This record gives sequence, C-alpha cells and structure tokens, in this order.
Amino acid sequence: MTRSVRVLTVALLAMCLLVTAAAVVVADDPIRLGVFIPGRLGDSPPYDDLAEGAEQFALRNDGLDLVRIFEAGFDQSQWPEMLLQFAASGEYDVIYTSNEAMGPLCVGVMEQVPDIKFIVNDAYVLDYDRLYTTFFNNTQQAFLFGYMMALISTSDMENVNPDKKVGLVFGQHYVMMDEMIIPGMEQGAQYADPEFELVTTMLGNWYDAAKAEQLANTMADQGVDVFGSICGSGNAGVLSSAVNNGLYVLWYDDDGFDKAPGTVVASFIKDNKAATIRNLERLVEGTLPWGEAEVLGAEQGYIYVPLRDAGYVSSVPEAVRNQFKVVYDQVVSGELEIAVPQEVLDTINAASH
Ligand code: RBF
Repeated sequence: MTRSVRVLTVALLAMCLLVTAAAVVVADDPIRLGVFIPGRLGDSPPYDDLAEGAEQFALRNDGLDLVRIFEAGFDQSQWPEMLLQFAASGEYDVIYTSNEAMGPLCVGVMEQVPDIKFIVNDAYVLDYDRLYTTFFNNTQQAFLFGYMMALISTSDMENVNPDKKVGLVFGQHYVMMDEMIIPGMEQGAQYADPEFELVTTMLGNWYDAAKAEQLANTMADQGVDVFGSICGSGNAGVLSSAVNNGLYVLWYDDDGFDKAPGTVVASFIKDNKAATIRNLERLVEGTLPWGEAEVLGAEQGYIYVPLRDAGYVSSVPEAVRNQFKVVYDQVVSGELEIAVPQEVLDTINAASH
C-alpha cells in the first residue's frame, strides 16, 4: 500500500467513525418502559388506567418503547422478588407501577439495580433521584363520595331506608385507606347529616367476589342502603348484592355506570390515565422532576364527578343533583378546602426512608 493510499484509508475510516458517532447522538434510542402491575388487570381501575395510559402514549410517541406490561398477581409476598427480577432483566430503562406499598419496594430495588428508574402512581416519596411519585387527593374524592352517599340514602329513591347508614367494602388496610378514604367518606356523609355512620368491612384481599357479596349482604341487613366498593375484582360481589337487594353503589376511581345501570348511580373519577400520560410526556421530554412528588386533586381536574352522564342524570333525583353540585363546585374551586393531611404524606414518605 502506498503512503497516499494509507492516508486515504485512515481518513475514510475516521469519517465513517464520525458519521456513526453523529448518528448515535442524533437518533436517541426510545426509552424502554416496563409496567409492573401489583395485582391483575381487568377490575382494578388504578391499574387498568395505568396500563391503558402507557399503551396509548407509546402508540403515538416514538420516544417511548412500551416493552412489557407485567401482572404480578395477588400474592404480595412475591412482589419484592418479582420486582427485583423485572428490574434486573436489563430490558427496561424505566419501570412504571402503582400503589403506596410499591414505594419502599422500588427504593429497595434501586439500591440493587444501578440505573433503573421508577415512576409510581398513588404513592408519595421524596428525595430519590431515580424515583418520581404522583399522589391523588383521596380525601377530597372520598369526601365528595360520602356526601353523595348520604344524600342518596336520605332521598326518595326506591328502597332506601330511614337508617343513617352507608357502607364501604375495602380490600385491605393501608395508609391511604385508613387515613384518607375512610375518614374522608365519613366526613362527607356527616357533612350532609352529622348522624350518618359509615359501616366499613375489610375483604382481606383484592379478588374474592363471593365473600365480598356476603359482606355486602350482611351490611344491607344492618341497614346500609348505599355502598362504596374498593376491592378490585371483589367489586363484582358488592354489585351483585346491591342488584339483588335493590340498593345502590357509587363507583370509586372510574366510570362504573355500565357495570350495573340503575344500581351504579354515580361515579367519582380519579384520572390515573391522564396523570400517567402526563408523566410519560415529561419523561420523554426529559422534564420529569426526579426526586420530587406531586399531589393532584379536583382543582387541577384529576378528580371529578361526571354530572352530565346519563347514568347519573336518569337515576338520581334532580333535587339531590342540585344539592350535590353546590358542594362539588365549592370543592373544585377550592372554596371548600379539603386538603391532604400533611401527616399522611409524611407517613407514606417515611415508609420509603
Ligand atoms: N386497588 C385495586 O383496585 N386492585 C388491587 O388489586 C389493589 N391492590 C392493592 C394492594 C396494595 C398493597 C395497596 C396498598 C393498594 C391496593 N389497591 C388496589 C388500592 C389502590 O392502590 C387504590 O388505593 C384504590 O384503588 C383507591 O383508588
């Protein structure tokens, strides 16, 4: 090889390298997302919304590659190991999951798997630069829910009784349930009439619909005529009980009218899907404020009640709807302030430190 040929070859090689390097810099690889569902899809509004939000966003955005949606199932003792394996697989840059108990698990995994990042809905954790959490004002959502329960229970709707009792079947105890949802519902019902009692029963899992139906039947025998149900796949049992007894269910978290028209008479939406899409937008733009946590509520539009839904308008008497709307507007505008208690945020955050 003559000297000039050698120089030319080296120059060509260098150019090739430069072009390749430039291509790598210009064409960013999409962010690889894994969704970890701590439970099952299908009957759990917060999880279904998370999965749908991620799917929708990935479909129309090249910056995100939704690699997998993994259902971890109901055995919570398996979740830490499953999450660790999921994260250590090397298939994901970011893992999106949901619920308060996942905060501490994600922190544990971050310590063992370098570079992996987490976004968690329904959790509140500060100060980890690979973790971002979105929390919802469940006190506000539950307050509106309880207020409507009491209004319906004292209305002239068919089959309601004079007992000032409304009921909630819930899956298990956790901070958000014990410190926000139950007290918020109670406060809301008593805002309508201080004599109201919220009867609560724990299902003990998030799937046993047959047991949930029995629990709801027992509550109906005790005089409960309006139900809330926050127990995942167990919700179907509460619905059957209400249908069979001619009673009413209010739906928590998403739009439940079509599940049992005339039985589900109002829905109290927590827009997990919109929050998920917004977080993914910021992830892809590079503007997600890692290490921080946000609290979203009715003032920002993430908690709302569809007042124009035909299922609501055709089932709930106008006088009740008018009365509800006065308080609803006050909550949305912030005139009636139902804040998340700071101690609750501190407790949930502390569990991850
Ligand atoms: N909600 C569901 O709808 N389905 C579930 O399977 C479910 N599992 C949960 C497990 C744990 C450990 C915790 C803390 C919460 C769970 N939730 C579940 C509740 C969910 O996070 C949320 O609080 C409620 O759905 C009310 O929005």
